[in-house]
Amino acid sequence: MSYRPTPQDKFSFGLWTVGWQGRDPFGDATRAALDPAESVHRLAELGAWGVTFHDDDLIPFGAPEAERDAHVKRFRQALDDTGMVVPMATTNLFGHPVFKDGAFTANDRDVRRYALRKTMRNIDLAAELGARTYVAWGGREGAESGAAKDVRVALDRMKEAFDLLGTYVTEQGYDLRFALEPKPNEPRGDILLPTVGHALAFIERLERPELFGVNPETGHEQMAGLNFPHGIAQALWAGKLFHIDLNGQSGIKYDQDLRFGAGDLRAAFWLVDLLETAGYEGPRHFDFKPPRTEDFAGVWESAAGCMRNYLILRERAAAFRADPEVQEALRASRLDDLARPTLEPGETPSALRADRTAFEDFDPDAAARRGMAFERLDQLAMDHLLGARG
Ligand SMILES: [Mn+2]
Repeated sequence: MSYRPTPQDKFSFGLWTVGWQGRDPFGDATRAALDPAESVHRLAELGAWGVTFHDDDLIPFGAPEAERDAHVKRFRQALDDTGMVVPMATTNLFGHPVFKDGAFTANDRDVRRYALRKTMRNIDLAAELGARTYVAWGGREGAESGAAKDVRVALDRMKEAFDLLGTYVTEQGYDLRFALEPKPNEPRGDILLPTVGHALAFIERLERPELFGVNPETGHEQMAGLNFPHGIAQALWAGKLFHIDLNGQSGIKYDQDLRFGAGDLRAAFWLVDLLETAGYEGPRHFDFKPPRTEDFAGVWESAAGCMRNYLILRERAAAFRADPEVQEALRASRLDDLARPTLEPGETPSALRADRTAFEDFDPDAAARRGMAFERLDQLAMDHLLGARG
């Protein structure tokens, strides 16, 4: 098995991932800036299918109109030369100091209006380049102290912003849906919409909920100690997994943005198993940062590793599902029984109350003695993950 990625795998990368220069809160850049056109060419050579961007990744903040057009033209040429697509775009509403207190929920109204205009402008470019998903990560939408942000009022402003943007894409006739990206903290002390669950609940309060889904990121959920595959499963269950950011994270600490597969390998295995069996057809998008120890050879090694690890895990997960012993172990663990509705078709509360086998004649002690056989099932998964079974 060569694990050679092809465009059918739908692997995509943000320009800001391979383009990260390694600046962190304690140290300066360790790498030079990368030309977006070069990133497109290199990623295409590695077998990627798409590339994504924040407005400021492509066009330096505040660039005059003529310069803006030249950057877009150059990028478009690289796309045409390589056949790479732009499945998603997003707005940088966190880098410039004007967004130090947030964008859509900044206390300053003029900052909020500016943030909306900056977003609408990049939505036009996203639609022009054929993007179908517009990601919104509100990294600065939050606070470090209690009285500084009235969270209920801030959520009103957040709703106002997304309702306006939903109206905008509808009026423009853009075939574009929004994917909200949760994160619990960093760079703000606490960020609004901290988890997949918070974002899913928020979406239901919007005027056009059908236009909004989520873009969960591996490390963002794992920073909070949450089970990422479980969050993804709930997003899929709600029909809201519009996009996904894959990377690696080792437990509850700062946002590591490791390459996909590094960090919690077992969670990565279950995630790939889920995406590949649940019918998710969207991009497999990597949002990672090549560590600042790396030169450019290490950057491309790291990008290739994201795709290679996904393909290895996809193969291992498929082998797990196809193994007859696994299928037997799944039955022994009664997954088929879980799939059976708890009630008979049309069964009413009074019919359930009349069923003596459900209560009066049920023997809870006998039921409690049944083993669930989960350890056998999980060891089979470990054997497959570790390559110890065919
Ligand atoms: Mn992300």
